[in-house]
Amino acid sequence: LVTVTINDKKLQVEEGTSILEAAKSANIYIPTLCHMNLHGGVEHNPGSCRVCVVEIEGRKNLAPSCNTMVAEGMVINTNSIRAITSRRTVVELLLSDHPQDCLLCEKNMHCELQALAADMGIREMKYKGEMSTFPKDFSSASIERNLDKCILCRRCVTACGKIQTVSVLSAVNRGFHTIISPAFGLPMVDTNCTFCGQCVSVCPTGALTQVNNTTKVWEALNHKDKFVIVQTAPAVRAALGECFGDTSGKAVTGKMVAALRAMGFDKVFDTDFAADLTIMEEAAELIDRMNNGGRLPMLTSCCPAWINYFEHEFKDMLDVPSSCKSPQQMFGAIAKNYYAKKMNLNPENMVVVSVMPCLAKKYEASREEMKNDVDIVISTRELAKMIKEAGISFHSLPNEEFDSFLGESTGASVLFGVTGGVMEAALRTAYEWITGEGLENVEFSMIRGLDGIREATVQIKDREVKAAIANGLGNARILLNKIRNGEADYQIIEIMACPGGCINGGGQPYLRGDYEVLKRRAGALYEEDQNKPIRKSHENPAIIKLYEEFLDKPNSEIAHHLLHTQYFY
Ligand code: HC1
Ligand code: SF4
Repeated sequence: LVTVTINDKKLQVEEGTSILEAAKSANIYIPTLCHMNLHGGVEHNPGSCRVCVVEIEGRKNLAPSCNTMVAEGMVINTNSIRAITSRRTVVELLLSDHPQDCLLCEKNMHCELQALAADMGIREMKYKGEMSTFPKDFSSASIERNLDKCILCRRCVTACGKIQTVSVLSAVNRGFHTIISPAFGLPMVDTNCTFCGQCVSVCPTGALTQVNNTTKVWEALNHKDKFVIVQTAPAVRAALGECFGDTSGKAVTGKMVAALRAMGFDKVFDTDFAADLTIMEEAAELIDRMNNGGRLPMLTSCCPAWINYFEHEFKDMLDVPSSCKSPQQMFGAIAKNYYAKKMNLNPENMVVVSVMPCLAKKYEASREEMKNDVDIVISTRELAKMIKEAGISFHSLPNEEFDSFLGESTGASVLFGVTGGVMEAALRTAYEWITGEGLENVEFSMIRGLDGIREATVQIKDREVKAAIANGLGNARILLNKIRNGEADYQIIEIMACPGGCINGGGQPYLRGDYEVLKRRAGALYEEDQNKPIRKSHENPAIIKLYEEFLDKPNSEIAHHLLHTQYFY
């Protein structure tokens, strides 16, 4: 331990701690624009923005606190007049080369530069000069890039390169002309980008943002001939409340349903219904592969960023993922082909809207081979904006129930939103199908948790099922390389592109480096599972009826036609 004094407060901290972290441990917060602790302990502290400078007694120059380590006896002042003035100048210079259109910006009220300028009370543009202008990249269905707003913090470079190991983004050119860009300035859509949105989640400004589809949803809702239905992904309920000032860890399922109904949706349904359906198809596919010498391990296929990554980087293994479409797409297919028939609706007049925690879901819905399933995808953040825009007082809403029957679901399906949840749901069903016996304890606690890679051997009667789970694409790469090199004998692998799973999707409320929030969001989903009367997908009465009336059995011809897909490169 070393003893340091920060703002007249004496404290002891571990050697090797940065001044920024040491100050934080004493509840002294130093502003930063580039530094951020990223998931899994990956530190991003390039020391490039110079906002976090502090004064150290005996040193001539101010020091960036994010990458200056404490030393025995150091006396630090985080708010000396030199430090404050210098920090302010940095922000004023950044503003001098930043579009002044905060009111019109997708990140308005969520921009860290805007917040800092407000905290500093900056009221005039002190420096005026040349402004950089770059072409905007609106090429993808998921993410927009507006480099005029980039402050070169490089958080996106670290998120994409170190956490996701996709490495689409890097700094090119020099000096005033430096930009963060894909190689050769390619538009995002022509790169290996998976649209996971982890770069958007960490971007402090409006340089990387989601594609906003809220106007399209309002247009559909106001179209008199359209029957507009909505499905909500498992993870949305675990985070939406945070957009309305709730502390994290509280599911707001009932209020979310009430808000969607108040907005004017004709039916409010649940992606969880389709997650149960996915388990029926996926568990059947797994058992078939296990019994009939099929390709093992089988990889889950509900995460579109993961599928995108797989198609780009593991072209030699396209037979490994399950052929199941994701719950989002299965929902759309069932809505337009079964629900429509049952309710006497013309599918052409139906609009299927998805609320997802994910930006890659926007891209998934636009994929050529299944673009008829889902019409519009909005994120958790977009839904929150629409609820506010509609003047709905979220906290005054009653708790309402999803509509029948595409709104009926089990505890298994809500777990999809957290890493390991698809596996747990699949095991609950596979266990009962393989053994023909009831599963007493449905909680597979050995596969829970937020570690990047987890493995477990599950005893199913006389069979050992070896399971592995990866979350975050960098971790997925480690597992996939093991399979490719013949070093793994797993039967089933679950992969989610975002660290923690969908609870940390690119469309969720911003975490700003506080990964403890993920534990609380996960807890909210586990609680919802516990409180459900039915906790196994194959016991969902609406799903049983769907097979009786329409699909016959899992992996039937019609199920294959509507609910399965193929992968491309
Ligand atoms: Fe997900 Fe899924 S769990 S992919 O993370 O399989 O987005 O929540 O909707 O489709 O169900 C996301 C979440 C979501 C699908 C399901
Ligand atoms: Fe990288 Fe994901 Fe951002 Fe694409 S969306 S640039 S893969 S972090």
